[in-house]
Amino acid sequence: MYKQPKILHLLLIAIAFIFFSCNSSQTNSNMKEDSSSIPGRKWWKEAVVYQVYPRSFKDADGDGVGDLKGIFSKLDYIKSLGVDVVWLNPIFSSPNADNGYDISDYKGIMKEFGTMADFDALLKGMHERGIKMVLDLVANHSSDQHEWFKQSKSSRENPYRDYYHWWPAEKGKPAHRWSFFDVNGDAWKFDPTTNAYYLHYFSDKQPDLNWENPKLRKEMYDMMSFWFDKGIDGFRMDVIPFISKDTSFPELPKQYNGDMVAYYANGPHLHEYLKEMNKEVLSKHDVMSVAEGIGVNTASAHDFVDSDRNELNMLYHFEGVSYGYVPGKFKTPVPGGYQLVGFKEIYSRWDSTFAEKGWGTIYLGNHDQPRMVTRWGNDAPEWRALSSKMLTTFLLTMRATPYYYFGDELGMNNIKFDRIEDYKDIESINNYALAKSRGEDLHAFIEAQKISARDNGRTPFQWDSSMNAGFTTGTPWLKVNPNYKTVNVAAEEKDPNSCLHYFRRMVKLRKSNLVLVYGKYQLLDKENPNVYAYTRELNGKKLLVLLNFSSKPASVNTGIDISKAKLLIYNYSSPSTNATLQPYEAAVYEL
Ligand code: ISL
Repeated sequence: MYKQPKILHLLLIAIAFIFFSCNSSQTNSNMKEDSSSIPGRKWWKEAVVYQVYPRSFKDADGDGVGDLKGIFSKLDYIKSLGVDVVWLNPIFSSPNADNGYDISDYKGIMKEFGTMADFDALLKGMHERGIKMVLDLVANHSSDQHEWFKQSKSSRENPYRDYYHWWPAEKGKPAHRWSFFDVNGDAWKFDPTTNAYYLHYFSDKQPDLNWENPKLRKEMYDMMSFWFDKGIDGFRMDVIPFISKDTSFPELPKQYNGDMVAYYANGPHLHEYLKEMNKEVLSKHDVMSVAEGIGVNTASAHDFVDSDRNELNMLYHFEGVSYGYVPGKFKTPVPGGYQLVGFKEIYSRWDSTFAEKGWGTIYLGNHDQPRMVTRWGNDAPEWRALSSKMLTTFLLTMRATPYYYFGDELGMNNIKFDRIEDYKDIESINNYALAKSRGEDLHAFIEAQKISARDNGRTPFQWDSSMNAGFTTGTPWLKVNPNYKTVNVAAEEKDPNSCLHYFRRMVKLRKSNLVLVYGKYQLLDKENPNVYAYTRELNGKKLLVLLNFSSKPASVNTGIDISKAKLLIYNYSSPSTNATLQPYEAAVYEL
């Protein structure tokens, strides 16, 4: 009675062992083949990053603001997407002049978002599900409510004085520095307490930290280590190219030709500090780092990300998302839109930049951008879902780490406010005030904002068709897009053709085809004004990606016969069988 089950037990273990070793050897041999033939494999190159804007994801306590407990309650949803990394916008203590990009305590949690215990639970919950967590490092500036700034401002002799940039007023007005968010566009603010000006590239509530001071740099590295010791998996680094400054604050050098952003991104000791940060902190952990590559171009990008420089892993450039705006005018779309040929040129050039060295990123939306479907697809009801899936196909088939913005998996689109009063974003509000004081056309300003404003990408996530899209039981901090009745997770879960299911399939496709991560990229039919076509090729495996960016049927000439190709994914119920693509059609073939 006793022995038989024991024998059975052993037998079962033996069978399981044989089964497991056969299978694992198969997987291992595949892995071996892949890794031996692909140099420089890294988890962060193969990852799909999903960006969560905590303020707008899920509100657990009914105050109208998303929070950490809310994110925790939706971890299984995030897991179901198949993504590897979650990047959270700033969750640190902040008076919220710029939604957390004004930090008053780098080691504290924003009250509205919860407590450190909530954070620890969230991190654990992610790790238990095999998801990595990346936090936002806002190192160029702090809040004016940070204790360092309060001290710094109190007297010229205060030990924290040199944590920020001050210009004594007896020397006259400092040379002009332009500010992103200032109502007068002026980055110097006069403070009577010590008769001096302080520098703020963003709003006057975001004074710039002085990285030329070694004490400040040490504080920053200690703070980063504090979060790494907690177990986080990386940092996205806010405006990191701006940290180093020529503290003599000269007139803008002529070579920059009025381009303040390029000047800001080329500080004298920038790379010295990034190397130091790498040595002191990043190199000690298996983590990823990604710069917000503002002011960085294809020529300077390698200085940030090449592995032999020991600085950062990746950066995201602004060339793509800025394309189609009137140069020199605040986020104003060019009438008639952009040209696809120019769009293809930008993304192809960035691909070739990293073809041999370094590694790229790709994104079409984030918390500083409007919704991708409105800006790069078509949010008219008949095209919203189709064009959104087409853009998702683009993002997940390029040679670069994709940064996918929450809500884009549902095909969420711009809310397009008619009135400035509906905006909550300091950028829109202060630039409106600036336009007003300059006597500019305010109607035109509002019309442009309907396409480009950041709040379009910040409206609450749409969970279901209940009140406030299931985001909150309170009053949402920013209006919910009225289309939530039909565009929401619950409805899309039920529809096998939804954007949501399409995103999951695309993530799976990328994760199961290393050719989509590392394969060589080749642009085809370059001058085609409507279709973006390219191949990806690795170790004898070749995929063809066809994307119609227009609302009309469009022909494509790739010179490739697809009659025998295997169709891997497409966004219509049946794909085109000839050389004409249907409006916003996307298809990926294995050749
Ligand atoms: O999109 C922008 C430039 O075209 C700006 O909205 C943005 O301010 C800039 O990209 C810098 O962004 C980062 O720093 C800001 C913060 O408001 C943004 O949210 C952040 O991503 C200041 O910390």
